[in-house]
Amino acid sequence: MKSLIKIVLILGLFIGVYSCQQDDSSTIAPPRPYNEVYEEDILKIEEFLDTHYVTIDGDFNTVFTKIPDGGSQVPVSDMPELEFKEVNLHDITYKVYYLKLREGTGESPTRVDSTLVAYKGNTIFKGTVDGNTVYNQSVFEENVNPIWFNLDGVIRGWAEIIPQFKIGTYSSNTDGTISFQDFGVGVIFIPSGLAYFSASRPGIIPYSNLVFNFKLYNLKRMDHDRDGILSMYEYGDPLDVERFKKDPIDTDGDGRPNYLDVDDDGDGFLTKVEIKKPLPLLPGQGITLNYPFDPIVDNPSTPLVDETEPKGIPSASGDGTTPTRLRRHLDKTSKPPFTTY
Ligand SMILES: [Ca+2]
Ligand SMILES: [Ca+2]
Ligand SMILES: [Ca+2]
Ligand SMILES: [Ca+2]
Repeated sequence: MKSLIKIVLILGLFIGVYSCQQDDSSTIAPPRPYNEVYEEDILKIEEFLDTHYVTIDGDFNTVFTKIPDGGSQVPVSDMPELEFKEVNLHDITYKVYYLKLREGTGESPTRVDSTLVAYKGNTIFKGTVDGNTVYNQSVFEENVNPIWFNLDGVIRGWAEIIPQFKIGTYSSNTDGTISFQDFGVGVIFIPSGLAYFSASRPGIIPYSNLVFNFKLYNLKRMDHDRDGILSMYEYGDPLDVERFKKDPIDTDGDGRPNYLDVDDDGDGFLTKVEIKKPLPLLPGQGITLNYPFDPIVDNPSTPLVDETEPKGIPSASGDGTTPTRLRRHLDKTSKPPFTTY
């Protein structure tokens, strides 16, 4: 009897699983191929750029309007501020157009930094009215007040284009508020494959191309794994200007890229210990001398650095200046410079 109940239960389970799968396949369509969608997306985006002009107010807010028949307005596609970046993903070379309305004067964020931005996001979708092609625009999200975003946690199109801009300067006002000047301002036109693709989000239907007007006010360099080395230096070879186009480096091959790995060479010693140096009179009391480092020039804020000190994180043999040296936290045969910690 017991075994009969078991069989019935197991059978019920199988039927349950089977019917779930049936339900799933009948209600959720599989995503469309990326390349097929991109071919349509890029045509829509380029047609939009060809048929619309932009008006920009004193605060760099933008409005895109269809050029009327016979209109003399300059289409976006003819504006000298229009640039594009190619992004390789999904075996496709995506073209991401952006308007560089103002580049900014300060530093640029990398793909692993945090950014303070204000923005307005629009979807553009193509339709037909009285036999004529029209593009509707619809605001799905707006943050007039600046908000912090980690660029490694946002849609890919955003993470690729924001680093093409720079922050500006800022000053504190007597009422406690902060004023920003000369910051980067732009508009990005993102194909759906570098946005939410087949997923629907509030105000965004699947396969929507997105347009963002943004202002890049400020940035914060991130140290995701808190090992004392900024993520921008751990993402790839710091000497490689193309590093953010590649996959991040994983020195010990444990599946955690260096910028998320507290023991980068997998030798059992934490990176934050390996980049420290003991004070001569206090063995075991390491201080973080060798950070922040720059691959070429040592950071002047590093304490205790003078002409006799190594610059940046040294190799196991103490070489602190050769740009291509193997730094000791990436050399699994080297030990931290002190044994007690
Ligand atoms: Ca780090
Ligand atoms: Ca690793
Ligand atoms: Ca690390
Ligand atoms: Ca280590």
